Amino acid sequence: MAALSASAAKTLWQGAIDVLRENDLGEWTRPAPSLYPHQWSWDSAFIAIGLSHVNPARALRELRALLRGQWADGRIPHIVFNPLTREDAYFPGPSRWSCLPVGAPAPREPLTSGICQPPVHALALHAILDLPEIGPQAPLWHEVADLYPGLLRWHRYLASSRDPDSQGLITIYHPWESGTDNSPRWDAPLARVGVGDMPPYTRRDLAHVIDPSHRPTDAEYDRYIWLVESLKLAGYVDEVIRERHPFRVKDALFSAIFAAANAALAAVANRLNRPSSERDELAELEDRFSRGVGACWSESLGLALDFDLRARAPIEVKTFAGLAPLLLPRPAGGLADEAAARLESAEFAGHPSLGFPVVPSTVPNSVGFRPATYWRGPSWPVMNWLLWRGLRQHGKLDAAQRLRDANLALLAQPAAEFAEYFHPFTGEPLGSRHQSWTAAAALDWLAQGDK
Ligand code: 9WN
Repeated sequence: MAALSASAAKTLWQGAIDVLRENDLGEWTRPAPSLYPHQWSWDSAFIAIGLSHVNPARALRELRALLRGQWADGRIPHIVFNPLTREDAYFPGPSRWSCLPVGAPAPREPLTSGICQPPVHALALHAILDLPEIGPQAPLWHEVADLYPGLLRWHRYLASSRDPDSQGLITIYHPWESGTDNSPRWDAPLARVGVGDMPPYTRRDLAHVIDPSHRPTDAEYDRYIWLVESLKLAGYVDEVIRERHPFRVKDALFSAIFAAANAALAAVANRLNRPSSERDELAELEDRFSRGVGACWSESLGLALDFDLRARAPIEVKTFAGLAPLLLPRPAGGLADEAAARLESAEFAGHPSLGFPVVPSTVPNSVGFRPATYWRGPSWPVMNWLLWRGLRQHGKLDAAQRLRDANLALLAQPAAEFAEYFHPFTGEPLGSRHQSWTAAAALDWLAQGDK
């Protein structure tokens, strides 16, 4: 797929800046104009990476605002609620999560959810610190240094509470923690969740979407909300959750992002001249999680698989998350080569029916695939950005450029409008329009050029 012309690139760049401006609420950015009115954790990390190219100070404020929601135990919640938005603007809102009333170590202000999302934040902090204008004398240097301890505490929470037996794999308690909510990855473990008695609720997401069949079903939502009730009953205490919560899965993609984030935070620690014990700790975490993800590789599927702790079995589905080893800075053996080859194979970006040769969220026509449904088939530009970053880090520059060009061509379609996700066969925009992280990924692709 040909690279964009200079004028198309310029138009896309300006459009992306406009989307981030439209969604900018001062100190943080909402993921999209109406469907997502609060601050989401990994969205903000990607947004900070995009913003770093236009306003690094604002990019750091994005992370700072998110850290205001950090819990005393170090966890960064997946949503930091906007106090100026009505409780019913998004469901579940702060009172359904009820973090403070059940005694969780959550801040009084701002209110937050009680679960996490993948830790992309250190990638953002590292990208900002790497900007040529940020040297030790620059004012922003000190702001980076101020944010570092919060991210270190976050990484320590994940390493200790979500991987207590040091397998090098993060346990998630809810499909929302994976960030790939409705993926076929979660069908089997979710099917094992029995829904108990809970207060009635009204879904808000369906009011904002053009076609409700693209969103998760009511049965899936019942389980999502029941899992929130179960976490609340456990007081959000990890030790209790581990004993009795009905959804506990080792997430390969989350773990690979964590490995990459530890390498990034170690690099930040190095630049900031932090004690060598911290740098060693982060390097060890990178190594532990690289080994954990490596051990998830299935030779027969050619993918890394998640592991259902309740069923004690790997989850055999074919989704983009299986390409996770590409994100590891130092994977064992030839794993990066195998994952890179898989990415361009006829099941992923090389599938003959694709409208654009980008990576779909689920392998077309595999179990659980639905082309227009949330995380079940459409392609997410920002997830392609993560894989592109992985290709580049392993020196696969031609493949990286092909993936970048194909994504930019997808986004440059006149109707694309920085949509949340795209139909894999037609390239039709789906979900929210003016999605912040889609704009952020475009900015980074355009700023990085063809290097
Ligand atoms: C639940 C905001 C978030 C993303 C997730 C995406 C979706 C929420 C939802 O939107 O999740 O957290 O209501 O569906 O799956 O990755 O962070 O963009």
